[in-house]
Amino acid sequence: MTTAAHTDVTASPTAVGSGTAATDKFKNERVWADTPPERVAAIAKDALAALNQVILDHEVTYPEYRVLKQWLIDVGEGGEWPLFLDVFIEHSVEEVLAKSRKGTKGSIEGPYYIPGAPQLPSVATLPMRDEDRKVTPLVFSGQVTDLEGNGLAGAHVEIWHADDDGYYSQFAPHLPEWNLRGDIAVDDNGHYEITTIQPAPYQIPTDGPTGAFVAAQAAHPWRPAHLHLIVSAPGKSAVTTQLYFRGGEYVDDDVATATKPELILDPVAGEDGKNHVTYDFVLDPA
Ligand code: MBD
Ligand code: FE
Repeated sequence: MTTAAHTDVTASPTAVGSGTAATDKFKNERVWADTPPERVAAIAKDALAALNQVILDHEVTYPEYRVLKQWLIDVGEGGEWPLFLDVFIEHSVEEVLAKSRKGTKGSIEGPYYIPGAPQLPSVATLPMRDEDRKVTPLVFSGQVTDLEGNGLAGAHVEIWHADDDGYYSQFAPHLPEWNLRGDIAVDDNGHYEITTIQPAPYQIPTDGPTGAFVAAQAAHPWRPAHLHLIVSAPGKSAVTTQLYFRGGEYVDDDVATATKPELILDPVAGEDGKNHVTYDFVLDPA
């Protein structure tokens, strides 16, 4: 395996463009975890033991070790740690969280969430360009409830997804700031109806070190078409999740290992030329 030492930062949109934006976004969050030294020691010891055992099992050579070192440097310099970690590692962190939840299944957040999207009413159309309007519209409706099925007034459905070319606004310079992003306030019974467009399968950037990692294994860099959501309500535990489309490409072979059977939509093509689907969200208590 070889990795590109330098990537053109002027071309757009590129892996390095989206990677840098994702890294800048992440660095602006103040991350912190209340982890005591004993737990840090236990996790660090097991993590290093696992990696060292892989090296022994596979008889990793010095040339391979040096390529690894260069690649780790490249991931950092390319700003791709958020991308790489969210694609290959976040699903296990989510799996740990999921064990303590009864409501709607969660999935990974990924690197492209931005808080503060435009506030929209319970029946709303996401911000989109004329170009996006050429894509099949998707009317996505449902209700946010508690575990007992009571509608939750005051709930919010935050939604973000890629356009038909696989680009997320604020991670591709040619897109309007809030394209295909919104924060929907449900009605008094917890209902919402969001009009957007049918998303397409998403290819993780192939021109950076994460793409090199995938290509070096002769693997594919695709995620199935998906909607990202964070659903929240006062006094409830918010759920971060994704929804997919039955029969869609890569639904059974997601590079990010982030699909679940409960998260697959079955849209119906309406006579109005739009795809229609309902999905209800169930929130655990806080
Ligand atoms: C995505 O759109 C995504 O959802 C994840 C998890 C990783 C990279 C890009
Ligand atoms: Fe995504």
